[in-house]
Amino acid sequence: MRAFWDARQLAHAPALELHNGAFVPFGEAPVRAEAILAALGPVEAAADHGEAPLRAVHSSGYLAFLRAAHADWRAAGREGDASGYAWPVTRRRPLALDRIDARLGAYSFDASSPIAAGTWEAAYWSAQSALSALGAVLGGARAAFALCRPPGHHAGRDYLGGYCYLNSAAIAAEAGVAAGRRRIAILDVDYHHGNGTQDIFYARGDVLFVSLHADPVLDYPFFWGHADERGEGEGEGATLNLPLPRGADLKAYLPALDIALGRIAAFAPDLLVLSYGADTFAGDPISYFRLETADYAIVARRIASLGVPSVIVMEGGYAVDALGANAASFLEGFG
Ligand code: OKP
Ligand code: ZN
Repeated sequence: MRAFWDARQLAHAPALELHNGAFVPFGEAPVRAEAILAALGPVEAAADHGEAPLRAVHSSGYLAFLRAAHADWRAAGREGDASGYAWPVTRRRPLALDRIDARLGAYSFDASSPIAAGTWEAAYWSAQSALSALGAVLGGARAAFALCRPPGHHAGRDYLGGYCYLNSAAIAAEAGVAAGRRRIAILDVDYHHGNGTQDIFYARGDVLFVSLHADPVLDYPFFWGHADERGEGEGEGATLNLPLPRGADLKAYLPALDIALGRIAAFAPDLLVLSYGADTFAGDPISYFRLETADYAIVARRIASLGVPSVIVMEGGYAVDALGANAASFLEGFG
């Protein structure tokens, strides 16, 4: 399978994140991408599709904020990485966004997604990798892989969070629409709910969003991904959330996957965007599902059996020692 990547994606390297009450080394580290690259062998350089596809998904205010945030933080006399620490929970008045501190709160939903010097560049090229994989599929490939890092599925139209800054899967899906695909399905099989992707397409009837993930009653991101979130307006019924209990192994996973695939088949998409996270792995340090390396080939084969041209976008997966083998198993199973 053709795979796309740009070395500038390594430029995002925050030092620390707030994890369960302590500052710990940032978990979504560049070594994740290096592990996948080592397992895949040669990959193609992403092409630059420019900023227009990003603007089709994210607000101009958010993009301007993200691009300048680290420089603005340093210009305010701060050291280290930029991170929000005050969030506008009540919105009685237009937000006062003069200070970078205020913008960081207004454009984010958590405190585990710092902005480092290379964050914009890395997120930009992560999105370009997804657009390049889309280009391969639009050009006739049955499937293509984007080694996206940083991941994207927690980022919304105007917010970052969950290690995510630009929503590469959403950007690829929207670019698919712009290229003339009429019905697009997004299947998110990362351990965590893809709240950003869901939000971006929540009122859209032409983009189906289906997700298998840890029950948000029990796990991050908590406030999205519940089974009763089904879309709104023209998108009513075009969101399907399938939360699973902690400890879900392949046996528990496959029936939910079959429900997801049945819904996608009924939608009859002409393009599938797949958010693939390897944090459903039994050895993942921050997650609680029990999939094994060989299981990814089984899961991928079932998804591929839909027979829909597919853009596979890398999302999470934090067991670095197994990450290359897990991604390789998935891509091999996809065929
Ligand atoms: C990104 B992706 C736990 C904080 C949660 C963020 C997890 C983001 C996962 N103390 N940290 O979906 O793999
Ligand atoms: Zn995840």
